[in-house]
Amino acid sequence: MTVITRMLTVFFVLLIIIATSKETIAEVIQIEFTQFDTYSIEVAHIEVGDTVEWLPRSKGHNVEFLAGPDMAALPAKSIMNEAHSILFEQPGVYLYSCTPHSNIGMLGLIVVGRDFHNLENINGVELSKVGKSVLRKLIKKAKSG
Ligand SMILES: [Cu+2]
Repeated sequence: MTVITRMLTVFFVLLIIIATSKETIAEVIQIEFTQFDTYSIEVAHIEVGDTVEWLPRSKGHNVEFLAGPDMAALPAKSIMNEAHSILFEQPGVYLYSCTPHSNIGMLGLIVVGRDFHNLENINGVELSKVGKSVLRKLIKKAKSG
């Protein structure tokens, strides 16, 4: 091999490594509890392997999962006023709420991998009238985004 072909080979190998690694870098999406009893991002579209971090910028809130693709193993419920972090490995729609503010519609949706296969579970969750109306709005937003 000449020096030039060797250099070209190294160049292309590096190019392939860079091109493929870019897709596998997992992201961390940060969502804040706000003073208005909402989550700063109500509908989050993420990819498999991404992490969502909830930050207690405002007091009196938490994160409690109500539905997800695996109803038998929903992500952990968080402690009030504490940061919380979950890595999402299963595609599908996840619905969570703030335990004390679920009834006034403090809800959030996470869509992993643009996968809506379990939307029926989400629609079947029992919520207050306000909660149901907020959920309808969030699902509409999720589907359009
Ligand atoms: Cu709350």
